[in-house]
Amino acid sequence: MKLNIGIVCYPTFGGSGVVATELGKHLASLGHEVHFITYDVPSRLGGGFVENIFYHNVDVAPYPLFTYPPYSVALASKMAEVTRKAHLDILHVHYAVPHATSAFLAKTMIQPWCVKIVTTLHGTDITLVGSDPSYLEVTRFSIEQSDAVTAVSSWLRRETIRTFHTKRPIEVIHNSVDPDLFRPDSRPDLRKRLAPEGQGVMMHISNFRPVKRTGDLLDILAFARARTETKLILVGDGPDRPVVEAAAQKRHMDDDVVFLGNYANIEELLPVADVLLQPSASESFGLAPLEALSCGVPVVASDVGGLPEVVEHGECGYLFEVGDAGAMAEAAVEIMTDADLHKRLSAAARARAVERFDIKRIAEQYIELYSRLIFKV
Ligand code: GMT
Repeated sequence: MKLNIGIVCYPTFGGSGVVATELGKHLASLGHEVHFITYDVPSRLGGGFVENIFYHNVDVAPYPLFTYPPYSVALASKMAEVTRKAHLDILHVHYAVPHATSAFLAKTMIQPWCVKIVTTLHGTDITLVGSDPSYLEVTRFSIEQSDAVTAVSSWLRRETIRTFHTKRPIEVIHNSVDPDLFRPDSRPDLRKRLAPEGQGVMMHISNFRPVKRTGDLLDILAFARARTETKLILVGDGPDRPVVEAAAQKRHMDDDVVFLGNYANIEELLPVADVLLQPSASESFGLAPLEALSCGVPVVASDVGGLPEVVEHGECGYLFEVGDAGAMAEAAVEIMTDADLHKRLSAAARARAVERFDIKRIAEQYIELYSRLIFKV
């Protein structure tokens, strides 16, 4: 049966927006009508007409009185309007703050019209933002008012219960990847451009926030360079990028570090890497590591949060204590220099992504959840 689904997310390069957009695209390809409600076109949506996909812009009217324009209110108004006009069955909000709150407001406003709210928790909406005293009460309330709540890992589910002391059932639905898009196609042309002397390639993709510990990447590179010729490719942008850039210059590493900034087609870049580095202090899931696995790229990461649910230590990568740059470097060097090891990890990585996290399987879990809410089965 065809469903009308509203999707609310941050339209930026962050993982929650990417997950929401890829899910929406997949649901649309299955024949459901998908309405994105955001303040900008989501980065992975791209331009142009796509069958069954609609985009609704949230305008926040400025006024001299507003030091802080009330985005949550404008979003609630737009959600109510789209729900009525497009006959939405489901409002699926990704990232609790403030989306779950706006959803509650929209749902209350349009009564007796009925729409079901699904809130997907992504990580920092619980661990950093939602747990801040200024947001905690309203985040707990909004989560409890949702018709269904999902978390992207078992770790995040536990963390949510610990933080909010909520008795609300929370289902775990892992993040997903499209294995037909993220695949181990080698791009010799691109690889040659990024590592022209045949160097090993370590890659990192993130929003360069302090939680990503991007400073550790240079320590890993310093260790690795002492053992083998290595290039470090850094993808993404954020507050710590200039800090890492300055540090790379100071440590005379700028020749070996390539900053690519935000990059739309990550799927063509990832297969170029020998190893993906994720030295985060916390990570509820790790979408970039999953996309790397799908491309057959082993992952070296911190043993924190939901990362062990994504990367199986010793099978498709290695996990170490947060901040252990030496151990991470050693593992990365092994992967870059031992062809047999690389081949074994790479095959296991691809198999894990396909068998456990294929978007076709994960989308089915969401559709089953939507149907349960709508038809009360
Ligand atoms: O990591 C970020 O700062 C971005 C954040 C987001 O909301 O976009 O990422 C979170 O959600 C991703 C998608 O579910 C997860 O893969 C990331 O692990 C999670 N980040 C953290 O928990 C730090």
